[in-house]
Amino acid sequence: MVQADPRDANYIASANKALAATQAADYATLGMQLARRQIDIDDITRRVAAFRVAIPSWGVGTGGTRFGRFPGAGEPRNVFEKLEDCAVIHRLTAATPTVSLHLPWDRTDDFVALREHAAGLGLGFDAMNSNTFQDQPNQPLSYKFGSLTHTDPAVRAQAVAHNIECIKAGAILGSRALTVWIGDGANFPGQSHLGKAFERYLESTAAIYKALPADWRLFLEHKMYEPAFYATVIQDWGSSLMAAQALGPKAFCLVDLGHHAPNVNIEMIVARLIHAQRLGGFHFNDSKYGDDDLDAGSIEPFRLFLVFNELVEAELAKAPGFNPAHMLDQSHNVTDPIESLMTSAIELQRAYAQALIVERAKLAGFRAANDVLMSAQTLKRGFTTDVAPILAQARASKGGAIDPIAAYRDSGYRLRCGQTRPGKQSLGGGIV
Ligand code: LRH
Ligand code: MN
Repeated sequence: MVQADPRDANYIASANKALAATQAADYATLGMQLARRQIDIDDITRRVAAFRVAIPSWGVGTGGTRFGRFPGAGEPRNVFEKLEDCAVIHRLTAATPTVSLHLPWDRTDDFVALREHAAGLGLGFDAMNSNTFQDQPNQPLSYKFGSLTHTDPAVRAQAVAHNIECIKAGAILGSRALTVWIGDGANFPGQSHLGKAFERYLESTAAIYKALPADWRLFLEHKMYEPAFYATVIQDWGSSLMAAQALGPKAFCLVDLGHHAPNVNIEMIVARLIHAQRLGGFHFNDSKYGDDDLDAGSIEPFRLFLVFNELVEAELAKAPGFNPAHMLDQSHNVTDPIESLMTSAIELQRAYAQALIVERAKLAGFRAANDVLMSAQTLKRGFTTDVAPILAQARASKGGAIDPIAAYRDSGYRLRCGQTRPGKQSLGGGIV
C-alpha cells in the first residue's frame, strides 16, 4: 500500500501501466469477437464512456437498518467530506461526475462555497432530494401522520416550504431537478381516506411544481411500502404517472428498482413510462426481498440488463422526451461505501454495454417470424458476453483506472481517512 491520492491523475496512470498490456490483449480479442457480429467495439466503448450516473451523497457514509448501523473507519462527517469521497469514485471510474444531495442531511449555511468545493473536485450536482419522512430537531409540526398529504393544511404547507427550500439550494448549486419521495400512507385499513390522500398529494405537489424554475424537472418517486405498511399514497407507477400527468410537462416518474413487489416486471414499467414520455430517471440498486438498497447488479444482474435493454431500444428509436437521469440509491451496511459505489457504477455500464451489443436487426427478424427461442437467445447473447474489456477501456480512455478497486485499496485512502476523520460514530439504527 502506498500513500497516494487516488484522485491524482499520475497515480492512476502509474496504476494502469502494469495492467495495460493485458487490457489491450483482452480488448483486441473481444473486438474480433464482436466484429464477427458486425459490431464496432470502439463505437460501443465511446458510448459506454459517455454514460453517467449520479452518486447519492447519503451513500458515501455507512448505511444501516432499524436494527443497527455499524459505521466504518473514516466516515465523512459533513457534506464537504462526502464530496471528497465522491471525487475518488469519479476519478477512478470516470463515470460519476455528479452528486445527488439530500436535505437537510446535507444542509450547509454556504451553498456557494459547496458549489465551489465541488467544482474544485471536478463535480457537479444532479437532482436534489427533499426529506419530509423524518422530523428534524425544533421542527414546529410533526410528519408522524404524513407530510404533503397530512390532513392538517399547516403540516402540508410546512412540507411544501421544505421542498421549495430544496429547489432554492439546488438552484445555487446548478442542480436542475427535485426528487420527491414521501413515506406518507397508512398502517391500517380505515386509517386514511385513500382518494382524499391522493388529492391532497396533488394539491401539495402542484404548489411545489409552481415553484420550479423554467428549466427544472420534478421527479415523483413511487414505493410500494415502508414506512407505511398497509397503503402508501404514491404506491406504484400508476399513481405516480397519474400525478405527473395531472401536474404538467415538467413532472416525471422516477423508478427506484427496490420499490416494487418481488417479481414485478420493472422493465415493462420502464417501457410504459417511456411510451408516456414520463420516464424522469432511476434510483439504481438491487434487492432480493424488500427495499434492501443493495449494490446495483449484485442480486439480479439479468433484470438490470433488461432495464437497460429498454433504454437502448428507446435511445435507438430516438423516443420523444427520452432523457432519463441516472442515480444510484443504495445503503452500504457491510462494505466500504466507496468500493460499493464504484462497483455499482461499473455494473450499470456493464448492463448498458451488454444491451448495446445486442444484434438488433437479427432480433427484429426472429421476432417478426415469431421464432421465440432465437429471439430470446439473441437478446441473451448480449448479457452473456463478457464486456469487461470495454468497461476498462472506457475508464482508461477518460483517465480512469483499469482496476478501480485495486487502485483505491493500494492508495491507502480509507486508512488515512480513519486517521484524519476521527469523530462521531452514531451506532443507532437508521439508513444514515
Ligand atoms: C426511499 C428512498 C428515497 C430516498 C431515500 C434515502 O426508500 O429510496 O429515494 O429519499 O430512499
Ligand atoms: Mn430512492
